[in-house]
Amino acid sequence: MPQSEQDEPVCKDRLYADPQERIDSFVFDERVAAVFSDMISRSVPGYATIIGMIGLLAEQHATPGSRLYDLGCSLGAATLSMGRAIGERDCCLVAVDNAQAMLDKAVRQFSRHPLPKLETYCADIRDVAIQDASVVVLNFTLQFLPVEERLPLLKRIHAGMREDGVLILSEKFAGADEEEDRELIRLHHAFKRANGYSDLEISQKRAALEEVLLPETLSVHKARLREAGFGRVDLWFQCFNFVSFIARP
Ligand code: GEK
Repeated sequence: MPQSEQDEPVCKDRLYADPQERIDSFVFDERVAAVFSDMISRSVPGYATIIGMIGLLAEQHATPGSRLYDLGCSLGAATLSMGRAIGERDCCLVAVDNAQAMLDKAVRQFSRHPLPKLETYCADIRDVAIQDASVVVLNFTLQFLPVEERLPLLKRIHAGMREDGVLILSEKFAGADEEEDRELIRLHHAFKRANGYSDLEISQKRAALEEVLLPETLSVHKARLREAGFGRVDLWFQCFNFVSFIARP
């Protein structure tokens, strides 16, 4: 994003630029929605690549009559990428986010782009029925669920997928040991600094996310995907402590 000159202007993320007396837990409210495109592209290494490849993967796997889910869609970048990639194919895109401010902005974006059938829901992804899915996207969303709620969701996704479907799961992950974790975080912070964030912004944002974004190790992710029923799990993207898996039933 932006996808075209019709899109809303991208505002610069300065949410943590000034010193804050108390750091509240991170929430996806209007202030975040206003700067989200800038925030995620300057914070997640490879974000634009992942969004582009989600389109490519959708193009390969979206079968006629199936449903493509974007769970935790934020401003709808993955939905738009999939929509563009599948063109006129007879599929239904389903975009879900439980933050009204984020979904409102996503819906405004969708209205500016020609998309196939589209359903949008302001809902918790734990409550959304998954049916006849050829593609399910969890692009940096699972990490916000309480750890014990991740397996039940993945099991439901698996149960609702077509045999030849794919789950694309992108996550920030924790290093396998303290040393790896420290080094990955150091590199990630260097990435953020190179994108114009100050040390203060980095440390205040980190504090705000502390109890909200709960990263796990790669081996925990892989084992849980298998336990949920996925027979094949492949890591297709990694940059520092950010990865994306393709999981197949
Ligand atoms: C992208 N996928 O641009 N139910 C529904 N939505 C949720 C839930 C939940 N339980 N928990 C969190 N969210 C997007 C980026 S951002 C990632 C995803 C980030 C939503 C939350 O409101 C937010 O919009 C999104 O998941 C996470 O491709 O900010 O690091």
